[in-house]
Amino acid sequence: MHFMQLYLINPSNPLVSIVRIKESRWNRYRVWKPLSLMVLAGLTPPEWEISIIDENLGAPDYPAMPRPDLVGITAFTSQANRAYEVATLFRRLGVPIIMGGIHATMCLGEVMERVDSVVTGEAEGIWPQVLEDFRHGSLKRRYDGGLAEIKDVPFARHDLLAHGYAFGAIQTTRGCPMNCSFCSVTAFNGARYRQRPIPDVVREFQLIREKHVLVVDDNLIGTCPEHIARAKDLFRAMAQANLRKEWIAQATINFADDEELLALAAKAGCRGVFIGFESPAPEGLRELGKKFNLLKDRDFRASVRRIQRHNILVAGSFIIGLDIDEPGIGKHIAEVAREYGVDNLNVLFLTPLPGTRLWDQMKSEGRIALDAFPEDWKYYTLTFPVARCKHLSLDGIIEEMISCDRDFYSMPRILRRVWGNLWRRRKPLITLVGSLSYRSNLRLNCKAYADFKRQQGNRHDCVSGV
Ligand code: B12
Ligand code: SF4
Repeated sequence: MHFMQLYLINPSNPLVSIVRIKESRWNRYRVWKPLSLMVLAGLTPPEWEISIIDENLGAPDYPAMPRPDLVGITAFTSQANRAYEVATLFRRLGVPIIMGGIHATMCLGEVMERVDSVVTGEAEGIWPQVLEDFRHGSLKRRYDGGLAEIKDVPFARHDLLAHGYAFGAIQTTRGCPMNCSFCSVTAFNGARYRQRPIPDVVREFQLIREKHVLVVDDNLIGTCPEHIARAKDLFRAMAQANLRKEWIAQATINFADDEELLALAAKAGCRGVFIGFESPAPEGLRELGKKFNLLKDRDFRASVRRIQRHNILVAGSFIIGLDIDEPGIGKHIAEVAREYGVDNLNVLFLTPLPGTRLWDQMKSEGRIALDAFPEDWKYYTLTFPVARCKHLSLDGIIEEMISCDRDFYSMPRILRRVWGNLWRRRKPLITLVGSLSYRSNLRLNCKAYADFKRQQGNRHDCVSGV
């Protein structure tokens, strides 16, 4: 058989802190596998020899490498600039480039100008056809995979990218009905919550070499009773298969509402969960369309405790820069996160991502400060303020972010949380590593903010009361 060579590339963005492994060794624990490319490899017929190149582990000298027949490149919006650099480089070498993923789907016109062919949507239903067309010299400029039949999601190629990561990765569901204003998931993966067959998920877990696994689902348990019932069945099957994996996942706060679900999750290996609290204020949740967190009588502190009692750590995520946010919001978020009792806190700047309702709103209000595209996409990491706030200047919002992080990740507070975990016989090491990793990035973040202000500050004048 004549093998064809395929490179699948995950471009890096040097402004994303996780890739700064040299500056902070803790970041080693925060480089995650590019599952999209591993799934794409799983869809690729056997006559292709595949190399997945994750630039987060270091960008190779492409011209010095054997020339492939074809290059496939993925990109979140924040990776688009680098994706175009890589595309230009390979096109100069005469190698055709196909780009897919969320940015290609949301910014089709921009991407089409820079690559040979674009695949929008999910790849399962279309990728074999793309490769077939390529082999026959009839590659089209554009393909659309739409939403895949969930049973067609193949096993990802866990044998590729075998080294250099602390965590393996798997996906068990797609889609989300909640359609929060700032999030791309409903626009990209659809509102229908699609669940992979449980035996497939269990089998795929067995193919993962790492002991620790990131379940990338946006909401592992779903939002209604049928979803929860399926999640319980999945956890039962995982426990029964005795996978010996420890995994972390994302979920909505209703994870805490069902003791049986929590017990089964813990038994199946769940050790941590990311929960988007988003805003400490109900008006903030309304602004973001995060209806789920608005349910009456929700006691967040008690919910977090219930999860932790099952030895599952809780990482809380909040967004800063909402229209309701005023000076003092940074400290307030840190206080509320402490009050809720989360083990880790991740605060991000409200960022209009293309394809979201927030994008449409901010664009129509003329509030997108960094809008020289594609160059500015590199700042769409959610770690830079790219849009103008109502009540906070550029300096103001950055100070709020720094004060929030300094407060939550001060050494005494880290030690108090680690001690609390020890006391409750939970794993203090994970809290410690997570916190130290975050803390070591604070210094790097401050430098990044200073560079950002110097280079982009003048485009970002405060428009109080826009
Ligand atoms: C896991 C994850 C991460 C991991 C990344 C792991 C990795 N390297 O891939 C981590 C935690 C590092 C991360 C970081 C960030 N993430 Co993230 N992340 C996700 C998450 C939850 C799952 C991604 C995933 O693995 N999906 C499973 C795979 C199988 O699906 P897929 O990626 O969509 O790939 C399919 C298709 O898109 C297509 N496809 C993809 N690439 C290609 C390429 C070709 C050639 C073809 C043909 C097809 C194709 O085929 C695949 C199979 O159908 C998504 C949400 C989501 N549902 O996608 C958010 C998401 C992708 N992240 C998002 C964001 C904003 C970020 C950050 C910028 C900010 C942050 N802090 O979260 C950073 C930036 C990182 C960077 N390097 O620049 C946004 C992106 C929006 C956008 N317009 O870019 C998403 C959509 C979440 C959201 N709330 O909107 N993320
Ligand atoms: S933020 Fe979470 S709940 Fe809201 S739409 Fe995105 S994935 Fe769904």
